[in-house]
Amino acid sequence: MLYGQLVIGPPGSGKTTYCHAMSEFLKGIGRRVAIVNLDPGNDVLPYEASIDVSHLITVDNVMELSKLGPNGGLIFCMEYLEKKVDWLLEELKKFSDCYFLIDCPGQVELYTHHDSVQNIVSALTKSGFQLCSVHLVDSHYCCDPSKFVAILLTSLATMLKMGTPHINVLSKADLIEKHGKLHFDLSYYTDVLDLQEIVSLLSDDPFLARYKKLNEALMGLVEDYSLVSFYVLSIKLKECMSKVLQGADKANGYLFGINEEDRNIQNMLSCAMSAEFEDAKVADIRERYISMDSHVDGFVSKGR
Ligand SMILES: Nc1nc2c(ncn2[C@@H]2O[C@H](COP(=O)(O)OP(=O)(O)OP(=O)(O)O)[C@@H](O)[C@H]2O)c(=O)[nH]1
Ligand SMILES: [Mg+2]
Repeated sequence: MLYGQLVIGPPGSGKTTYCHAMSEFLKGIGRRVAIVNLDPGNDVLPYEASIDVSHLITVDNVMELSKLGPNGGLIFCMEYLEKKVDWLLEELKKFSDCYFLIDCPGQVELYTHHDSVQNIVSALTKSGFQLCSVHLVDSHYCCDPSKFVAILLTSLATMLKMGTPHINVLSKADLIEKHGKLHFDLSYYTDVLDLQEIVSLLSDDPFLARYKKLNEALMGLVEDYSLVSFYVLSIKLKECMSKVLQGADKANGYLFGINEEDRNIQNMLSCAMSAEFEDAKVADIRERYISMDSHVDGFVSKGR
């Protein structure tokens, strides 16, 4: 079995940076890693890619030859890659002893309603790859209730469309309050348990109040599926990297698929990391990056 993470998410959410940071983290705990650049628009890479789609096709070339714009050019590239998926499979098999980090393009429609990425992943799955999607979204969207609603809906749509094991990640947590204060405790946003609070907050806005029923219905939908929750990540904090890795390893089955000796080593590492950073995920971010007076008085989230 070959294991890996498909790193997806909106433009600029930190996918390339995450792949680089996670590869360093994995090498630090002794895992062999191959980074795959699957973004034909990536011209400068901070990491050394083991496989690079730009050897097959680039957005710049497509734009020049086909007179398409950047979005159309990217869609063309992904459709081309879908047709040439055998090239990708051959390349991936050269790194069969590695754990894969696949850096994907940042165009939301690729993960919500276009088929190419989904079809490429299906082809890989059929060939024995166990991939989980690691869906990054900027954490500063939590500061604005209507933007948080938008990322909940995008995350749910992405999960349903991709159909892979999946974790959602609020990236750049060190910048979380850059665009305003959080209305609730951070665990409210990570656990996604009581969305009526968000509906009430939206209704405080005279313009949005008229959409109360629509917002209630949308949040009811997210709650009914009960699929969306988030890890928090700042690539600067190894405790965050560790938690995200543990989530991804469980999702793609890496933790259960390796031989017993390796599993014991991984378990020991995980235990050491968990003990050292127990409950560090949310608490640590809160202490480091969030001013405590920003939370709504008396609100207690039903944290996990
Ligand atoms: N402060 C901070 N900045 C980050 C973090 N992760 C990424 N960034 C910054 O966010 C910006 C965008 O990061 P990228 O890794 O290029 O994002 P991307 O999702 O690959 O972007 P596209 O490929 O264009 O969709 C860069 O300036 C990064 O340095 C983080 O955890 N903290
Ligand atoms: Mg990128």
